[in-house]
Amino acid sequence: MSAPLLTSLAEPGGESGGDRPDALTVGGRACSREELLGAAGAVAARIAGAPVVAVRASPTAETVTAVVGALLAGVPVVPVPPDSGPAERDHILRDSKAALLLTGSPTGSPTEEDTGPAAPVETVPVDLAERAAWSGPEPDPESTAFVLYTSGTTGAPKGALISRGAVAADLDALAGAWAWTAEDTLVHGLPLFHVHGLVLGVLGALRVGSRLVHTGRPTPAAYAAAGGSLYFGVPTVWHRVVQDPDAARALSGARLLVSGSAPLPAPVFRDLEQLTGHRPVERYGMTETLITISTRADGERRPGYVGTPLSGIRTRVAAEEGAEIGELQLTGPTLFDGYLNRPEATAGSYTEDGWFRTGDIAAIEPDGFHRIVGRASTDLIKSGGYRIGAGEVENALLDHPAVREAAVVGAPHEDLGQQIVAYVVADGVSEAELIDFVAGQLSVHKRPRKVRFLEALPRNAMGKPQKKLLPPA
Ligand code: MLC
Ligand code: AMP
Repeated sequence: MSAPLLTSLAEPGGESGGDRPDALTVGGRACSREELLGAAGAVAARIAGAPVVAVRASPTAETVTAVVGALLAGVPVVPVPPDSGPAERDHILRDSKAALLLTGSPTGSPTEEDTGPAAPVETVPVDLAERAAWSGPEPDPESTAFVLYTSGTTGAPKGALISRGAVAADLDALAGAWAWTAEDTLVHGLPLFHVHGLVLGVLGALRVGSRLVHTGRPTPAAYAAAGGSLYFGVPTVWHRVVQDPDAARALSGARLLVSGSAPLPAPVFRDLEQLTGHRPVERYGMTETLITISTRADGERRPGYVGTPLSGIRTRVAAEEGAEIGELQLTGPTLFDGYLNRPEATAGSYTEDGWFRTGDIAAIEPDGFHRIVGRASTDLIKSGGYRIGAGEVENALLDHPAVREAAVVGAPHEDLGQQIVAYVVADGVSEAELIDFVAGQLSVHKRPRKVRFLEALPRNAMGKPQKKLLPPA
């Protein structure tokens, strides 16, 4: 049986032999593990027994406290992107049936944003100055730690159920692969509502016992100033770091630079090596599976490859006869327990013999190294490391009264990997108005970066839009 999920909180000494006042720094606010545990204990006491709790996941120490408090109490956490508009927030709150929303709001009075037009939710303030000892039992490893909302190709995001045991297994496997210990200082500035920033970037540090510096935003200057030993970033972050050679050189004293959530372009890999002296570790994962494949601290790191399966993970490529590439499928202890309220979608994501279908196209070299070639569906877009469903953005655009038809694609982009481009048939509305409309309804990162106006969408004889026939962005 694996250790309790929040190991280093239970034993605040860690390997480094003692707590420190800046064990965690998030957005400039530092606290010790003991302070975090005390404030989180107060959260746990308030929400114990709730079936589920939402957390407005702004990049703050209050968010970390809220998440830890809920995990102490065994209450599943639903992170809500802090900039999500009413359409996205209401969907998440209604679908998850979260009746409580933990926020850092100091007054505790619900803001207009939280109450929105429809979501029936009670706002619970998180106060870092509160202290309470929590002595509840360690929750069952099979119980749900997180409901993480993630986009599919069509429709609204689905809630992936992630168990405590899956999180613990993944973090232990990653600690092994990256030689991650309490001696490390982890630095990143990734959002606290996805696997990368929240599960790896917060719970990883708490489980291992390493210091954590969350920079608020993942800018090259903030990474350079943080003086960490272990850095996490999405490829867009690393692309921006190598555009700022002085900031990049400041990372040469680090132990390990880790990239994930989207393909790291080979030129960025090489520039990082040249400027920092480090060949970055690349790792691959998904909300539904957590991180499953990685290169290692003590192993080869090859541009364009994500390495070998983590401990406990098995992979296979379902290739047509004679082909080397096909859908990547996996099994292992880090997999999710299905989509909340969506048994058909859950069943459809597994093969008949019980392997998870990632939807990614991959190849496995004879030496076991994995290469991710692309996604099977072009309707799942990765922009800046964010997963965005074309259908969700199309539906948001169609909610605008001036829009009659909409088709959304991910166009190749040097910095973001892909950028969202919307093709619309509409009258009397500007590009900027439509971009702001989507940013206001969904999360800001789901907004199109470009809007092209067409007389009609290209369609086949059946009337289905033909995205391949759209003009270049
Ligand atoms: C811009 N802004 C607007 C706006 N346009 N606000 C309102 N309306 C509009 N129309 C504001 C934004 O709110 C933001 O404000 C600022 O402008 C910049 O926003 P942006 O242009 O969208 O940011 P950008 O520079 O593109 O961000 C790049 C990035 C970001 C790398 C920082 O994409 C990012 O954080 N990516 C990480 C995604 C991630 O963690 N994915 C992991 C998924 S888990 P302000 O105030 O905020 O500056 C996973 C599993 C795995 O994939 O394998 O890891
Ligand atoms: P998400 O559910 O947001 O975690 O997105 C998961 C998707 O991100 C995967 O299905 C892949 O398409 C992509 N992804 C994650 N890590 C990598 C990587 N290292 N290389 C290529 N694609 C990646």
